[in-house]
Amino acid sequence: MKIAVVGATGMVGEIMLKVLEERNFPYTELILVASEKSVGKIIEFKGQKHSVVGLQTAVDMKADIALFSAGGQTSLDWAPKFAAAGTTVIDNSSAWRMDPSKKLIVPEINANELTKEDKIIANPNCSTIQMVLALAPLHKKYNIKRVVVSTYQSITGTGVKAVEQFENECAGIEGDMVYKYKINRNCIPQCDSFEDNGYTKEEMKLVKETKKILSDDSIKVTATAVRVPVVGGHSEAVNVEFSNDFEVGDIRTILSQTDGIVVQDNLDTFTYPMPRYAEGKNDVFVGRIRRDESQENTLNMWIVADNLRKGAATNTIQIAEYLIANKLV
Ligand code: 11C
Repeated sequence: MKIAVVGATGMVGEIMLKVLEERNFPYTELILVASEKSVGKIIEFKGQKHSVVGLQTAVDMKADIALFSAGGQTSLDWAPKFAAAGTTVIDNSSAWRMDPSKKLIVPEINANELTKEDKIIANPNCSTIQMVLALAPLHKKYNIKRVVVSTYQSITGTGVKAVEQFENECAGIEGDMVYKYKINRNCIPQCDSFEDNGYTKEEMKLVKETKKILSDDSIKVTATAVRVPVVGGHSEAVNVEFSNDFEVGDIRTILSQTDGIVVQDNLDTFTYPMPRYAEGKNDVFVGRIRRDESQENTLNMWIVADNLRKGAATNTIQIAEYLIANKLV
């Protein structure tokens, strides 16, 4: 199994390498790919030195699977070339997610949709992945009518330059600004750019991707996405209205039996999910599970995950593992 990591020198690419190593991912050859300016750079992986190659070289090397995290435009330009060379691309950008001919996969939910014919597979947005992982089993049992989500998103979602802005601010250094405002000691109610309807792209990803992954356009979703001065992961306050009533204890049981979810919900011990503790972990953490007392059949919960792990690298690698285990590559 030849594996290419496209965007190997980026923030998500680096976590991909870490996750591949931790999970002892089965490969015979690892091809590390980046833009021209990084070609020739040496990256050590599992004690071996790898020289970074460019995109065309990587296409010609005909990997079985390419894990892409190199931005939307690179993906639009290059994923089809890899696919034409017989490589199955799992793409972490937003380029292909809403393309009706491409599948949008969270393995615990819908990996069973994948076939050998899927040559470009989309990995959802980080804030969507952690939310739908908790919504999927509840939708099955109680049928979701409407979701209201507010996010508190890590600056790592914006990228390395945002982390630098934050660190410079903390150190009192004047540096480049990635955000329109200071992020330290602040909350910025804007993740990504605005669309014509007044929502940000990030907010609309939560709306559209949720419907696609859960294969149900009838679910109503509305979102407010906020950037906060945090690095460990994204947090989400999620309000869910079901068609059917539920017992809160049953919700806890269902979630704690769901692959990839850890319930952290004990008020006596002040146990609830927080990004400081989700950082570096592959799971999605759910807590503060409680009935919304203002209307019937409605639940509140708090969902936290490391956006670079389950929100990006881990989910992508889980898709690759599924393809291999089911002989789809
Ligand atoms: C953020 N969710 O936190 C974004 C980062 O569509 O893959 C990932 C953007 C994407 O700003």
